[in-house]
Amino acid sequence: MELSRDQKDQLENEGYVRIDDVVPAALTEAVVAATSEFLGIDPSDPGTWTARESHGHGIVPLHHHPALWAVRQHPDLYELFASAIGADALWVTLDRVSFKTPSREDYRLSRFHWDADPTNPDENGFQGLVYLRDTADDQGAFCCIPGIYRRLDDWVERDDWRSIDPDEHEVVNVGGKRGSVVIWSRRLPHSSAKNIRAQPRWVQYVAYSNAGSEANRESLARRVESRRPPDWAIRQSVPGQQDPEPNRPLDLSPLGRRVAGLEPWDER
Ligand SMILES: O=C(O)CCC(=O)C(=O)O
Repeated sequence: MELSRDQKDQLENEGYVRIDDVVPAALTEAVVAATSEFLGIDPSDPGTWTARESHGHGIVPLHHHPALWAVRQHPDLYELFASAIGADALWVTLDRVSFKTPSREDYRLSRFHWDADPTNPDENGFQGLVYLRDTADDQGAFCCIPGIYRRLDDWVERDDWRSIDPDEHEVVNVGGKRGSVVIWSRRLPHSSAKNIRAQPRWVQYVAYSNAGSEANRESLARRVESRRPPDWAIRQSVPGQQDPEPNRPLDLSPLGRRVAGLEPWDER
């Protein structure tokens, strides 16, 4: 599955693109089940969701469950990123999931931000997420400000460029059907919207980037084998973060082993 010309243009011009019908329902529901088990909640019983923090993106610190790895090694997902990046030898991020419950009245929109340094001219990577269940635009969806992305070089000349007042910009909420994927440029300011629906938002974050040196591959492989979260996630210390996570068998395909750094790409 490749990005079409129009999808590539949208990604380049707006900083994001959504692709529908990428990840099959069996895989997305397995991640919902894994997340629910981890949180000790019942997805169909709102009474069990209440212990969750209502602000923020609903981050759940789960990185290495086999259900997450099944999504990461899904060929269509990998191929979409390969066509966005223009390379085949990629490693996958060890990112986590989100369960964003309906927002309380006093919900504060999390600040719009970049996860990379947008002033770095070499920053041309992508991030992404998979919607695990149907998500309306006003259901806590991913949201972004393409207007700033389009004039980023001018924007970062401002003294206060990191501070973005959403009321001064057109904010685009990007919901999606179950199994759809949103890919966005690391130069796009983004956040997640208020969830004014009765249902939570379920997401798995996932992205790929160019494979690096043999030393970096060995370090990635060790982290996967030992089921450790990435250092940036350990630093964030989201409540409930395990380090290491339980060592469940991952059942990786040849593609899964390569994107996990367990096999080098050049020995194909
Ligand atoms: O959860 C979302 O939709 C946005 C997440 C986010 O802000 C991030 O990945 O940095």
